[in-house]
Amino acid sequence: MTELSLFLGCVAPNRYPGIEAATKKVFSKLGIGLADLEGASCCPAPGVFKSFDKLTWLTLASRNITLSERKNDDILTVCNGCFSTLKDVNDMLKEDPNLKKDVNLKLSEVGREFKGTQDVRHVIEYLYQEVGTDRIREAVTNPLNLKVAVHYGCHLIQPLKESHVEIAENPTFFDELVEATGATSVDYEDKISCCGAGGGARTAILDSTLKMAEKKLEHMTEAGADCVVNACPFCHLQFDAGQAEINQKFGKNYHLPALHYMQLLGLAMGFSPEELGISLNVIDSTSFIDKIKMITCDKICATT
Ligand code: 9S8
Ligand code: 9S8
Ligand code: COM
Repeated sequence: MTELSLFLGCVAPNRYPGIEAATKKVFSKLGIGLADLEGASCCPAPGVFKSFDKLTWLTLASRNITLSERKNDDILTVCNGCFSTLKDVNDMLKEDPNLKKDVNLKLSEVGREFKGTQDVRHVIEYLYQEVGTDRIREAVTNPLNLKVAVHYGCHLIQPLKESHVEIAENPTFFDELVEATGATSVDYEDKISCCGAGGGARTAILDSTLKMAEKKLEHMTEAGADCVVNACPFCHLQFDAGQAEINQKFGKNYHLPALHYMQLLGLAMGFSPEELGISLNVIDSTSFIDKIKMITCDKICATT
């Protein structure tokens, strides 16, 4: 059986544990083995470490990659930022023997060596390219009659430009995966733009980043979306905790639930909102959860 090592990063385990729970449930339903990556640290975050000190960024990331090399597993990330760092570092070190030498000199201080034997995958592109929308559709037991605003996030597309130009140029792959759950992906203005949070901006200039997120929320709401679906715990945080901050700071009343794609697919596979940690969001999702339960009930009522 294929096995992948799950790289969690920092935000999911610390703020949104439902993303991990959902990922494990979905993968077990798909029959794909997922192992924990023991000893992993922060990836480290591309928009922060990489801008300050490149060798530190390369060294810390390559140490994480060596953990998967030792197990002969490819890495699976559920976060755009982690994907950006780990995929870029993996590719850079595979291609540049001098860089690899510099990094391995550092890694030797902790008894490790980067070999370049494994790949780094993001859950969205992995499901799209390796599993395929047909197999996802077959695994769906509760088709979701929902309108979804898809948020790709910057670092899902950027790293793919090197190796998968065809899916990165004019991306529809995430929308196709969302529609495989039975949902409709609605079009909205600025769909491909940033949520505002990345690159340390959320910490440094919170209000400006919230203004960016608010614009997106406004356009998603205008498009009639029932929820915003992301592929990145940091975007998730911006659309959930950030949405509550927008309401409080700017006197607004947005109430658009944020779901990681793993949680959306989990719902479509029949897992409950509670099992997927959807109620752990800051933004109250009671009416969304009621709607999901109604969809589920319709299905049960129709078949009995
Ligand atoms: S790890 Fe530390 S801060 Fe974070 S979640 Fe995703 S990016 Fe990598
Ligand atoms: S968008 Fe722009 S930089 Fe990023 S991927 Fe996640 S956080 Fe939201
Ligand atoms: C965003 C990661 S997902 S970072 O803040 O740009 O490093």
